Amino acid sequence: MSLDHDAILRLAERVETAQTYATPIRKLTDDYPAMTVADAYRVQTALRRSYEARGQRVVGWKAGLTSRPKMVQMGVDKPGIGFLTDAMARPDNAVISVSDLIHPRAECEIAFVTGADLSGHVTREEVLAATDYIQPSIEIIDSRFTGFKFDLESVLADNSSSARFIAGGRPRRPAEIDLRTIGVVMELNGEIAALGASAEVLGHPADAVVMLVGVLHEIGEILPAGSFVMSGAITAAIPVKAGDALTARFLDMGSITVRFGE
Ligand code: 0L1
Ligand code: MG
Repeated sequence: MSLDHDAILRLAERVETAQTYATPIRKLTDDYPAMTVADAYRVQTALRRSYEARGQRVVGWKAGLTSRPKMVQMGVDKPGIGFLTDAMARPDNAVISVSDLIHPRAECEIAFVTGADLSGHVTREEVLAATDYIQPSIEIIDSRFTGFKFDLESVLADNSSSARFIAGGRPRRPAEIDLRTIGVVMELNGEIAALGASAEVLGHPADAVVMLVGVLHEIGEILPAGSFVMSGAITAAIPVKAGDALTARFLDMGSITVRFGE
């Protein structure tokens, strides 16, 4: 049985407060054990509507939990999605404040920028045809749950841990590049902290966009032209703190650097 509308609004408010004031909370299913994945997306939608009512603009979406090691690490069994707003965006070379985050972690991703609407059950080829360009990105995730411990329902309601994102490097047309073999090296304070190849993302990053458009369909949304879509982590998520400097180097696509401050 799904949660009633009041419970959905209460949970969205609980998550929004944790996100706004960077205060950890217990996972939502501790208090609502009957919560389903569909309920979790209803909470996420209520959260999105609340941010929009406060003037934020949805600029795109993210796929999360797209690699098998990450699903195992986080104890969940399928990928999910979250929304991205203009308030979460930071430019290349930014100093990102950590005082309004709980326990931030950074991961490297391929972003897709779309030039046509995508909706329903799409194929990898349709995603690629609708993509204007791909480009490097860094995602800063920040679970609002104590100890970064959650289940699938709780993390989806928490907008899949979305917190900040940075786009940079050199945009490329998808036809110019093999999207499965993009190598990434992430350096933290000059030392290699993580590395990987883009096939880590469901075997092909465009397949994460296929998944994402399918979930959007299930929640009654489409992916509009002009969306910025992060396809999922290529590298492990690395904890960051004030004083850290992070550079992500993408094969043939340039690099992104960010610093972290109080
Ligand atoms: O972007 C991601 O893969 C994160 C999804 C949520 C799970 C996590 O916080 O690691
Ligand atoms: Mg991510």
